[in-house]
Amino acid sequence: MERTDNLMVLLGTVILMISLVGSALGGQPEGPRPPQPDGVGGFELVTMQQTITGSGQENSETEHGVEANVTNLATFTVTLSWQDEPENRPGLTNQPDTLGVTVASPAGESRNEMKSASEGSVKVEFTFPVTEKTAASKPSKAGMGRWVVTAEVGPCGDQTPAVPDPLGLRTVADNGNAYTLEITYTHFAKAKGA
Ligand SMILES: [Ca+2]
Ligand SMILES: [Ca+2]
Repeated sequence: MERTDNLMVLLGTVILMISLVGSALGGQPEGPRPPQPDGVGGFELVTMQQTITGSGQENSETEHGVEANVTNLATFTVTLSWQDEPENRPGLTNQPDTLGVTVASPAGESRNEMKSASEGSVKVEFTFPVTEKTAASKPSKAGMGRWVVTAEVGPCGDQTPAVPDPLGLRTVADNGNAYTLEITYTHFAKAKGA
């Protein structure tokens, strides 16, 4: 009898915990929200995402324009990832390629990340001091407009044999590489029903 009671208490606790976790993960319920006092709340973070695949010759750059025509921009993030080609034949090693990305904001601030790897990624991020509260009281135009994302393919290591190859007769040239750009930005927008 006592064992059953303990089991019921334990079961009740587990159910309570599951519902607590569920409501924490579930976020806002569907439907109209209660009215918010002026200047507080009523804004929610919206995420915009774009994926671009491309490829570049060794020592080349490719520009991609991204229009962020939104107010209250909170973050603008670009990740460039790549993987070197498989070797043409056994016995060769495809040496690492150097790739990078430069991101220029509409205000002209530019940031760059670059590295050398057989498989890798680099990330550039801009953040703005915007919150739900600042969005509601005074719209921010920081970061609004055209961003320029430049994918850069630098020196590409060739496919080299394990034995010395002074004349390069056994070496296979690596002339470039493919890449993927993940462009994500977040901004606060008026919540539906607010
Ligand atoms: Ca290579
Ligand atoms: Ca390559």
